[in-house]
Parts: sequence; C-alpha cells; structure tokens
Amino acid sequence: MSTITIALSKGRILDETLPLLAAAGITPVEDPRESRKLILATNRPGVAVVILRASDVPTYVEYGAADLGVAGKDVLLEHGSEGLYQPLDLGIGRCRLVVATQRGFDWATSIQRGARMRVASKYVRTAREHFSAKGMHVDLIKLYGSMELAPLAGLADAIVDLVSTGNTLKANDLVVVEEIMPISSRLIVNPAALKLKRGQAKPLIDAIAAAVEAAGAGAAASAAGAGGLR
Ligand code: PRT
Ligand code: MG
Repeated sequence: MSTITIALSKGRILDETLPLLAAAGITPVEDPRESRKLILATNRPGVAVVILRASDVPTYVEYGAADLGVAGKDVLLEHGSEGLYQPLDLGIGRCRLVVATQRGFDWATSIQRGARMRVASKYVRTAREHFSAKGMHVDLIKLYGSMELAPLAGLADAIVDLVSTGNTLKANDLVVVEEIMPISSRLIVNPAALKLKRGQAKPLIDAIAAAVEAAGAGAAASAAGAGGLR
C-alpha cells in the first residue's frame, strides 16, 4: 500500500485544521505544534502529514510530493491553482482580503482624479487582477510581511491584506476602503494522485467532507441556539 501524504501549514490555520482532521479520523502521532519533525505518521496506516510554510503547500501538492493539502484561498490565488483539484471549502481560516489606507486618506477622490497610486502587498497577483478588473492602474510593491507598516512609513498609499478581527488595522490607524473577497481554507488534491491512489484518497476526502459538514451543522445549530435565547 502506498502512503497518502497531506500537506498542512504551520501557523494560524493548523489550530483549526487539526480538529477537522481528527473529526475525519486522522490524528498525527505527535502534535505538529510541539514536534520539530516535519513528517509525521498518523493513527491511520498509510496516511502521513507534512508541515510546511503556508505558501509552499500548493507547490508540494502540484508536484505530487504531497497528495492532499490545506491552503488558504489567498495562497491559492497567488500561487495559481492550475493542476490542482479544489473539492472542498473547509470553512476554516476565515478572513477578508481588503484594500486599506491610512485613516483620512481620500482613496475614492484620488481614484476619481486618476492619481497613480502605490499599493503594497504580499498578494501582488491577486491585487493586480482586482485593480485591472476595475480599470485602475496602480503601481504594486511586493512585500513579504508587515504590510500595515507601508502606508505609515510612506512606502505606499494603500495595502492589500487579510483582515480578520480588524485589530491590526485599527492599531495602525488604517481603514478598509475596498472589500476584495472573503477568504477561507480549501482542501487541494493532486489530480494524478486521485487517479492512481483513488482507493486510498477518495475515502479520506469523503471523511473530511463529512467532518466539514458536521462542523457547519454544529455552527449553524449553535447560532440557532444563541438566537433562540434572545
Ligand atoms: O507567517 P508566514 O509568512 O510563515 O506564512 P503566512 O503568513 O502565510 O501563514 P499564517 O499562518 O500567518 O497564515 C496562514 C493563512 O491563514 C493565510 O494564508 C490565510 O488564509 C489565513 N488567515 C486567516 C490569515 C488571517 N486570517 C489573518 N488575519 N492570515 C493572516 N492574517 C493576518 C493579516 O495578514 C494581518 O496582518 O493577521 C493580521 C490581521 O488580523 P486581525 O485579526 O488583526 O484583523
Ligand atoms: Mg503570517
């Protein structure tokens, strides 16, 4: 029996991914948040997980070094998802991709005047598509982190970044001026692996789908429950 490898990213989505996998009957033998091992066996024979940087997950799955993976839609859009199946929205890692500027900067008027704006982002590909779809020409500046600093330091007029609570923007006196899209994490699958290892891969994908559905039903039920209390 060949091994099925699932690529996970360390960092914030791992905390939400592990319970989902556990509900699907897949538990790493060691806690990946504690272990320094990058390849971990699981309780399920023939299933292993690898722990990667978030932006490397699509690359591993695309080349078949991992069969399945969990990646944010933000990462998939930026990487390009040609050659990857995306059968499931996992409903985790939810946030929004937005355009933000310093409070008080008149973004709308600057756009109307046709001012050529500088926009800093880790997501230059997605940002370019967003602005060109609106017929806007902006100069994009590629950053690898701490986007929120760019407008404060005078590097850019705006940033394209992820927002969840909004606390980071607030702490840096930035405001959302455009919503680009909602983001969540997706299951991605190598198409060749699905063909060649279907007998092993399909039951895993089905189990993860059932876990997502159960989590969604749980969330809906608790929302209804909270509503009922009012
Ligand atoms: O950190 P590293 O450079 O290694 O990789 P990474 O930043 O890609 O990984 P990680 O673990 O930080 O994020 C992985 C994935 O989590 C992303 O690809 C998203 O799909 C998802 N996600 C969900 C988020 C957020 N919410 C989020 N809020 N990723 C990042 N953020 C950041 C955001 O960039 C901003 O700096 O959190 C800050 C804003 O948070 P709030 O709560 O203050 O609004
Ligand atoms: Mg990060």
